[in-house]
Amino acid sequence: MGRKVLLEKAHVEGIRYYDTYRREGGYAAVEKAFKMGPADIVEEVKKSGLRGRGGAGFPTGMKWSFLAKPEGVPRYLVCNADESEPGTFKDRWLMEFIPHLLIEGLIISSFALGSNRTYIYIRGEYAWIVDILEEAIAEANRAGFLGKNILGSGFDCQIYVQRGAGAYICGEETALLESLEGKRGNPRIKPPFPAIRGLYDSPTVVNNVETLAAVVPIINMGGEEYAKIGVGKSTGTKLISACGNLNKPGVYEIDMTISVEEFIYSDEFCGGIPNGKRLKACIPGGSSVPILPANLLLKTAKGEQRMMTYESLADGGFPTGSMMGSGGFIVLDEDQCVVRHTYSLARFYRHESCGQCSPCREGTGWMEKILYKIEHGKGDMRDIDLLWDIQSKIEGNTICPLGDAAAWPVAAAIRHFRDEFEWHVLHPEEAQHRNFGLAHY
Ligand code: L3W
Ligand code: SF4
Repeated sequence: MGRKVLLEKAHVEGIRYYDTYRREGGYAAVEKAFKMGPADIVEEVKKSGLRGRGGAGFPTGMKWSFLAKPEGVPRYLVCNADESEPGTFKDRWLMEFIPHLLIEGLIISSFALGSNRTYIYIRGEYAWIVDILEEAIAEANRAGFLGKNILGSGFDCQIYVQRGAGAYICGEETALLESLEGKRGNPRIKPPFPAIRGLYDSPTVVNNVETLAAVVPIINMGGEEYAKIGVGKSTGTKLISACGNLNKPGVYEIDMTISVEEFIYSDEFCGGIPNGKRLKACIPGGSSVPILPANLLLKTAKGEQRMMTYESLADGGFPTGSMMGSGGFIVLDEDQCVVRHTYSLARFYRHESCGQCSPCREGTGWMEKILYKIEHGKGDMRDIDLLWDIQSKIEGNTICPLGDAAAWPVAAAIRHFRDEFEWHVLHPEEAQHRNFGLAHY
């Protein structure tokens, strides 16, 4: 079902502005949270079972409770709005249409964590959203929800928006912090995690936009009620950005009780595949997660219906499962070429690698070159094995998850579509001239 707790009011005319947002019940959660106090807010978030919505699905309440609290040292909350994962555009939608939901979530979370200076680090290309956020922050300041002594609580808080400069890697939390400090966005070795040593060496929580926005309904309805939405450890609702070969691509809020099949084919969501084409494959969680062929996408290896939950999408592990990831749901119909598609992703990761570790710096370049050869009818059978070998040497051997993210799509494509790679080798002429369209994402 498309139960809405985040986007319930997103279509109300004028909701982008404070007056309308407030009239529709906005900022009531801030008032409630300031009466509860920081410890109780953290407790409600724990009870809600909320998991990070940026890709890793780490329990938010647990991350918050890891935050070190040494005397005399500032603490920071940083909102990761550097949404750059191919296929992922849900945070953009939320910030563009209902920015005060994020600001409200940030105020509550800042209060809970003791952050007096809170940052939104936003993808540089989202320039127009920076203006929207700045205006929302100014409105919240004028209304007394930001600034000094908020609601007479003695708590001061200001929110600052910082634009990135076009690097995907700055969405990795430690690269983001480096960039925020004015340095090149190179990921740091973890541990120490940001909760212990983050921004300016101070304890820092980095959370995704959707995660922080979800704190508002959690406070409004209570953690236990929120946890009743969804199934098992997939509590609450999830924003999914659906794209590729779909009749109705877009951003959907789902309550994690629906099947993948229902999400693709029902009119409430994506409305099926255009022109009666067959479903070929799908990358369910943004470009970094393994691609699944249609049979494994709709049913797990155990023959059960695949559900839109963290657990079900990952069920079976690699190669038979995938991941919820960031919720970027990319659908490929029968006309799409997996080799070309994998080449396109490899090119992306090679371009975005920061170059710090050899397996990623060198491996992404090699994978791109070999995929180029195969896709353009210049490969041989040994290239497919070489590609497999290279990806297997990257995974688990790098500083940050970009290495894994570059390796997994290649591994999954070879595992599930090896015949297509071989076809390119065996039919070089046709492979060169075939005009497969790339899925639109
Ligand atoms: C304290 C510990 N904190 C873990 C924290 C950690 C982080 C969070 C998750 O990558 C993935 C990546 C992408 N003490 C802790 C601790 N934490 N142990 O928990 O950590 P981690 O390392 O599992 O993930 P990550 O580094 O945040 C995120 C994948 O998501 N992805 C999505 C990319 C999405 C975008 C976008 O556009 N939004 O880029 C898709 O799959 O590949 O694997 O905060 O500090 N002991
Ligand atoms: Fe940089 Fe790649 Fe190493 Fe990440 S894995 S630190 S992006 S070289």
